[in-house]
Amino acid sequence: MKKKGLNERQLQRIQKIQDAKAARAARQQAKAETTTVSAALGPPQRGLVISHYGQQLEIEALEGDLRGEVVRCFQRSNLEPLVTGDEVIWQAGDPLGVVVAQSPRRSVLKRPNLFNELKPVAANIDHVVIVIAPFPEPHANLIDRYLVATELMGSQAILLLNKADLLDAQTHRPLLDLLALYGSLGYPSLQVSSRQGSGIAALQEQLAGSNSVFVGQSGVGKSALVNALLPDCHSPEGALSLAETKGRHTTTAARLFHFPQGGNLIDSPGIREFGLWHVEPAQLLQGFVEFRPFLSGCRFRDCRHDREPGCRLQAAVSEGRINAGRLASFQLILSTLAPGLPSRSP
Ligand SMILES: Nc1nc2c(ncn2[C@@H]2O[C@H](COP(=O)(O)OP(=O)(O)O)[C@@H](O)[C@H]2O)c(=O)[nH]1
Ligand SMILES: [Mg+2]
Ligand SMILES: [Zn+2]
Repeated sequence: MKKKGLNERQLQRIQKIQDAKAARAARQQAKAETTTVSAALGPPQRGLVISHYGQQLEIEALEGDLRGEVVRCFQRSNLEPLVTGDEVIWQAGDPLGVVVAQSPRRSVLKRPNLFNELKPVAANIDHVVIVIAPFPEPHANLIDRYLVATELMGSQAILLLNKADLLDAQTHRPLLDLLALYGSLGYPSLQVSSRQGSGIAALQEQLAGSNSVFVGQSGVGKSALVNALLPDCHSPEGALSLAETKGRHTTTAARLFHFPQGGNLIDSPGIREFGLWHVEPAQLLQGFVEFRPFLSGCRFRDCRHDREPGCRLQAAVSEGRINAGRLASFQLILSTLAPGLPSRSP
């Protein structure tokens, strides 16, 4: 991008100054790292980011003598900011270890910071568990927003109907129909009661071996579920417990907890209420999985899939291949997407 009013020569000079500054900063950083870290660094080994506090990371050793323990580390400055759930290569040191490499992410959850910049808050989330309940009554549109967000971050959604003890097949027919609709789109669902304990074993089985987050509107029982799944708050050994972190830090950084039956929970108040941020209309369409086969079939390239003639999505609704409620839900979300601003709910 060319700056206005500057000629090629001036631009080159600015670039040169900036390069020199960057090189100096890198040299200083490297020097700081070699002086902070004692000469004796441990061997490179695999680790998992449990949480972070400012510049410091809590890394759980995944192998070696320290396996299962949590070690404070800082990260090499050439790495992008690491977040909870990141898999890394680190080396033990005194007093702090050093994270020297980051493994490629399978998925990443982002949300806007105070400056409205979209920043990663957790990585490698395999399952987004969307919690709903007979009460408070779920709204299909809210579920769709979570589903779109889940698709776009590269994770798999699971619909979890909690408070199954309140479920009445007659009264809650629409809710069960909704779950059947999502099932037909490929989204699995489970029914549990965190109060009675029913379905919890099946849920544990489903979550074993993967990283999950729980999301959903207030009052559906997320806290109750997390308590049922983490009876005594299974933070890895050495990591600060949730209570401790609350006392000591005001940070809202996400934390990783191990389920006793296997698998991990990544949690923070911010994650539980994560939303659909900064989505372009084209991305939104991709987030409705069953629309994908029809997306190139509209007569007009800029079709809004509303009342345009030759709209392939509308035709698919008439043919019974797309649920009318889902297309309406897409339209509703589209209408709330203010460009450049995070959309409000969930
Ligand atoms: N009947 C019933 N109530 C539940 C169940 N799980 C949670 N609740 C109740 O639902 C309310 C909200 O639960 P909470 O865990 O705070 O929901 P959160 O806002 O999603 O974290 C509380 O009064 C819980 O006791 C359940 O399985 N059955
Ligand atoms: Mg709660
Ligand atoms: Zn169309």
